[in-house]
Amino acid sequence: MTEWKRQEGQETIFRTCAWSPPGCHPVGCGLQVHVKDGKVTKIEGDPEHPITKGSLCPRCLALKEYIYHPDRIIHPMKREKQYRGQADKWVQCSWDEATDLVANAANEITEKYGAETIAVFGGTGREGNNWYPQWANLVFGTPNSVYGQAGWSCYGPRMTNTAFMMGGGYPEIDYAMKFEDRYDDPRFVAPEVILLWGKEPLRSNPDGMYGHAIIEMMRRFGTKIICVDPRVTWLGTRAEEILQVRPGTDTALAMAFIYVLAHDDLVDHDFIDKWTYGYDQLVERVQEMPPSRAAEICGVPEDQIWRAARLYGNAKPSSVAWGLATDESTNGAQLGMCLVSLMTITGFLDAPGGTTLGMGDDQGNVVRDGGAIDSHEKVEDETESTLSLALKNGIMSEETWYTKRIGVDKYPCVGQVMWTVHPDEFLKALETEKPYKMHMAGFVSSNPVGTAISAEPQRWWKALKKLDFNFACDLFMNPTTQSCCDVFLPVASTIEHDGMVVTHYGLNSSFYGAQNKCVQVGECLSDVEIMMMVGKKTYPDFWNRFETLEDYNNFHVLRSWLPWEQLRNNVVTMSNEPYYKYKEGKLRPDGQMGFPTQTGRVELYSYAYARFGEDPLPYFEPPAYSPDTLPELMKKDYPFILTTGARRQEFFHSEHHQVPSLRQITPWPVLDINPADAEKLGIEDGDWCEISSPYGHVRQKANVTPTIKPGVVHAMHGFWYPEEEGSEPNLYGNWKSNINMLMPNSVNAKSGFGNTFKSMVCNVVKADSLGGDNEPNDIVVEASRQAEFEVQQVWRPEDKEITDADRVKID
Ligand SMILES: Nc1nc2c(c(=O)[nH]1)N[C@H]1C(S)=C(S)[C@@H](COP(=O)(O)OP(=O)(O)OC[C@H]3O[C@@H](n4cnc5c(=O)[nH]c(N)nc54)[C@H](O)[C@@H]3O)O[C@H]1N2
Ligand SMILES: Nc1nc2c(c(=O)[nH]1)N[C@H]1C(S)=C(S)[C@@H](COP(=O)(O)OP(=O)(O)OC[C@H]3O[C@@H](n4cnc5c(=O)[nH]c(N)nc54)[C@H](O)[C@@H]3O)O[C@H]1N2
Ligand code: SF4
Ligand SMILES: [Mo]
Repeated sequence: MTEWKRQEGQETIFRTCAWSPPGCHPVGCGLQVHVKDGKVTKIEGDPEHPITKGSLCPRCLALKEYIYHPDRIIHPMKREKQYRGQADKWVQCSWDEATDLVANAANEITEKYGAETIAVFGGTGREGNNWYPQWANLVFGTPNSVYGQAGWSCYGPRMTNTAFMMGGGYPEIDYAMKFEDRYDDPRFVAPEVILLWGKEPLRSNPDGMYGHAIIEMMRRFGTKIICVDPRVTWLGTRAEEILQVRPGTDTALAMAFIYVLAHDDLVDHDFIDKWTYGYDQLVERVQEMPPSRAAEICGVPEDQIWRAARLYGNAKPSSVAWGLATDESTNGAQLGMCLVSLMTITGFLDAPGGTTLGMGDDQGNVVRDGGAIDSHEKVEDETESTLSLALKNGIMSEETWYTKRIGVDKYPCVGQVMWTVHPDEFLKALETEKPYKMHMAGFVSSNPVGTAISAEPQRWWKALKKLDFNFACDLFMNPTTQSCCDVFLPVASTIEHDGMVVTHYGLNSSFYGAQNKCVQVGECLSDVEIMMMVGKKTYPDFWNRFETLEDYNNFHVLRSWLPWEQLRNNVVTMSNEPYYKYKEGKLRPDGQMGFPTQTGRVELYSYAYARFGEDPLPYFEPPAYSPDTLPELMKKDYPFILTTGARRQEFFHSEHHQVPSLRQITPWPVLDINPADAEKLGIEDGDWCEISSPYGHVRQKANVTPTIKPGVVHAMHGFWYPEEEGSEPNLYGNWKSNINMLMPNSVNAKSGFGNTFKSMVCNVVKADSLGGDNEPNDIVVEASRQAEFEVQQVWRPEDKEITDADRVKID
């Protein structure tokens, strides 16, 4: 292995693993960063990285343009509150002054109103996402960390199904990602069939599922693909079957898949008997969804459902990858239940070439941390989670945690698995000042006024502007910092700070990688350094234990297992987790065989859901907005089904739109529309279109393409115009093409999960231009209007006690 840092002539070459900023999930791709005179000269892939082997996507290749971009904020900035929304009123200040302003505001607000009136916002799985609960719980002593996506509809349903049905971890397709020798490791067997459900890993590489590995396995082993997707993707064109499902109806299709497996007896009875609970009830439930019925609901031919399910059921081994389409729909939690069942009943869970599980350190021992803390039961274990540290060190009281976290009383299911507020309830709390008035917010890797995380972004804009004090840790000005913030703390990129990266946050770790600092840009500091600086001014007794970043990295990394210096020298260390962990007591904290659920089995019939008043078995319900739920509205005004946000390699949500070599790939936001639909509307490729829903209207350019199902349109998310005027009301053209202007808040299911990002209704008409008035859309939607569309639930829980007969028994 080449050293992490070496000299070649006048250049120093660093080996490092990338995470964020700029945004990416913890994929940890290997970089070689060439540095001369303290500046990056070139970035290339690291051929010695066991997973990525030298390949990179365009975002890391453009890193040099990103870090040295002239618009990047590289010094701390402040602005008087009265000038919020005015781009020319920012003034440079020192780190000491900037962090004083933040800490003093927090200390004063805590004193006057209570720490719970401070909120810290995070976004998706960037590195900053590690820290926003720490900022909340440990820097400010507030329980209110906010992941602002309506219905917690990214990973919420998937994490909950994983936690409730399997007891934790995160299932991922097996691509030999845990072994040094990868595909050559004798333990590995390639999946014969991969079922890709609403996921496009070639573009998204979500959470460390390195998408390109699927192509490697297709080439080397002839692995076959089944795609369930309303769009024909690149992988779709190479798949055995592509089921072009009507957005949001997936649960019906997945129930029909289970129906076919049971009907043809393509399941592993031995595994089911020993390791699962509730198979018979599940089979009974799916009798309501034979392929003939699912075909009608989903718009997929009946014979294709039989064929695809049989292809999956006959494969040995088979693997399932579930994507964001599981979360961003109002029936998504139930889809997740079906997909966990599909991963399980074939017997290939945690088996070679199946769907892997992971929990723990390099020995496969259980490591527990972070979010999975019960909001209603006292925290008694000694694990050093953020929350237990906050409680132990007297930074936050138990009473504050158990009574002040907003929205989890209404949605305890969300509070159980996620360590945050319930996002929709939190927006209502900001607006109504009930149950109490909020006073301050910090944005640590989040841009809720912008174009990604928030539905009804103008409600967030209005609500956040009201607060007494706001700050952000970010890299560029954006609609949130420009409209709401008083202090801007400039963050160092992934190649400007030391840290670590682990796929799936350690919940299914392929490897641990070091992020090694290669250069310094301006005065930028890492998220952790900034957090430490403010922490020393709010809760010094706790934070003064860390002198340097290395102290903190050791504190953090050690909990994961490897001392920082060793990790840095290794650059990458494979997790080497074994298969069949459930047979060896490696999944349960008590060391017993089985899964860490109440029954010790994978609960196909979920006691945990029942406990929270949900149906313990999957059921189909049409999307909150669909031809079935809103027939009159639909027929008259909103004839299209809208899905949004399929990932593109050149952008990460709202990020990278400033970077010339990336923006030139997609200079304008595009709306995919089928040629038959475009023709009826008189729309040609490249025409501007106005897209509207009951909530708002925006413009994107038509991409007329047969790859989208007729009657369905797909809009890009995240699009803004950072080159435009930043002051209000334009806010960099934030309202012009922001598809989330069309999305409602608060349509989630009873469990509190789901939204319409991937299944909404809309109208499309041809427009003359992007629209030049720069006027924001009217704020038309009142909070009260939500009630109209609350999803109806028909089911009531059985109050069933678990008996010994239900618990796992191994002979
Ligand atoms: N380059 C890049 N990578 C990213 C991100 C990014 O912004 N840019 N974002 C990251 C984040 S936060 C996430 S959560 C992941 C998400 O990554 P993925 O889980 O891969 O999700 P998407 O790309 O949003 O959508 C996957 C597929 O679902 C299809 N789809 C749309 N509606 C439906 C539906 O109703 N049913 C079904 N079955 N399929 C549907 C889309 O056409 C698309 O091909 O990506 C992460 N990676
Ligand atoms: N219509 C539609 N909308 C969607 C989606 C969709 O499919 N359709 N997908 C949704 C999903 S799944 C998600 S997760 C959300 C994501 O939404 P967010 O995660 O909120 O994404 P951004 O709006 O890009 O805001 C992130 C901010 O963090 C900054 N940043 C990047 N890395 C770091 C870091 O390490 N530290 C700090 N301090 N800051 C950093 C960036 O500069 C940016 O300003 O979007 C959602 N929005
Ligand atoms: S997926 Fe792309 S942006 Fe993310 S770390 Fe890998 S190369 Fe970089
Ligand atoms: Mo996400």
